[in-house]
Amino acid sequence: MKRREFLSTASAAAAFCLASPLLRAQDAAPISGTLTIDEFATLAAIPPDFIGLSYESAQLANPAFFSAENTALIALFRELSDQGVLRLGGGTSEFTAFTTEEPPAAAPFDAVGPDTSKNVKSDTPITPGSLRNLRAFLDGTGWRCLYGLNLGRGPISRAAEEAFYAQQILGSSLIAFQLGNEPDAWRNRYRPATWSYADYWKEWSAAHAVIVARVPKAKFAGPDVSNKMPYVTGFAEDVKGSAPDVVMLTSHYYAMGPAGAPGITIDKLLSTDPKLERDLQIAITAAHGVGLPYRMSEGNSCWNGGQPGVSDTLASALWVADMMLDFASLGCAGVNLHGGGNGFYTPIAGTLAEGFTRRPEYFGMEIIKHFAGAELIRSKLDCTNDRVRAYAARNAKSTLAIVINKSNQPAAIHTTLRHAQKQWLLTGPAIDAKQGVTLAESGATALRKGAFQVPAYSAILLET
Ligand code: BDP
Repeated sequence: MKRREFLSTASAAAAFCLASPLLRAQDAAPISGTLTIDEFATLAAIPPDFIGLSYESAQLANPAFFSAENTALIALFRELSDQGVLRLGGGTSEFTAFTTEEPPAAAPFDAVGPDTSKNVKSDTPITPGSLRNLRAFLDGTGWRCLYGLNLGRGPISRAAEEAFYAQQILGSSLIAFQLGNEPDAWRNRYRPATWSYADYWKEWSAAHAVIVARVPKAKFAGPDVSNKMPYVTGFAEDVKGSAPDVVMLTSHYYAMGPAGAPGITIDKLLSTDPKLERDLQIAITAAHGVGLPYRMSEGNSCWNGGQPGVSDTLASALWVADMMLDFASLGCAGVNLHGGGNGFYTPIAGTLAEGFTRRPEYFGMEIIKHFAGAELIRSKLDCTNDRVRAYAARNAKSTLAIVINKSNQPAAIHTTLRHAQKQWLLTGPAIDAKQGVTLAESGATALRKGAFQVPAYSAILLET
């Protein structure tokens, strides 16, 4: 399937966008586009558990965080999806230390933000108590989890013990274990400079054997790499014959990074990233070639914790909505946005002590939740600005059409859609606004005689 078949973007306007990318919306001339939807051309099924979040494994060292008592966080997860996927892993998963000894005192921290790979780490204890609380949290949300074990620093015997307890306690809430976080980035870190995929596969299969000996029913996902696609293709080939308990292929996606580097801007985030389609095609072809789903298990706008003024603004909301549907249209089975604590890119911010709030990115995910469980259908948007993007889908009851206007121009869209019962508008006071980003549903639809207007820097979802 070619994305271009249904996502049409004209190239000429790109130059205009780049010349004055953040021109104030009210100063920009309107543009028009035509959205043609072919209700009978199914492109890809979006699984019901497409929506996901990713948290650092270190968060489990505070057993109160993912627990039935954290009703505020449970409600925020449920609002995003009633059957999403929580992935636990990240850089701190190489520093966890499972123990059956429950800690005598409260955890030394409340909430953990994204690992910036540069700061303090210690052996964070995970206990059966945290796993029981995690199970209750998952039961409260309806979500299941991908569980990261420490392969980077080991020992694997301890990870096997952790897997034993996790399997027993999490039960059907556990999708699979992942062994190690971003093993393609272990060179000169947890492994010598000569570290290669072949070394990884050797270690992975040895670790896999140890875990299966302790937990015969264990299921696995991987390789959970940062960005080196040969690890994904190699892993797909290698697990094919030897590890039928691998149920999913995974890798990460950060649109930009590191935070703080020159050129990490809103403009860049809103531009097309050629590596997205290139790498994703490789990963999905590899996964589907061996009959496995592919999931983007961890990602966000900008690694190294996110870029303030970019990762926490309306721009990140529009970016995430477009990115998630782009992934879905290429055949990805789910997307997990990394976050936690008060990290700049986290979709949900806060701590147990402060309470939790929705960041702009949350609303970008929330508008997409309507696509979970639906089938993407072919649509074609003819528009002279390639920052105006469109997708359409069909579920049991209705047709969905979304136009994500990442441009500074209001877009007048003419469509083959003849009626809509409902609409949602994702918008905010300015593209760099951190506050005041909203997602509002209204019965009254913007669709009038097959035309509707999408304000600059906003998204409109129509449902028939
Ligand atoms: C990824 C790590 C994750 C970090 C993220 C970042 O897996 O733990 O939080 O980078 O740097 O590589 O933001």
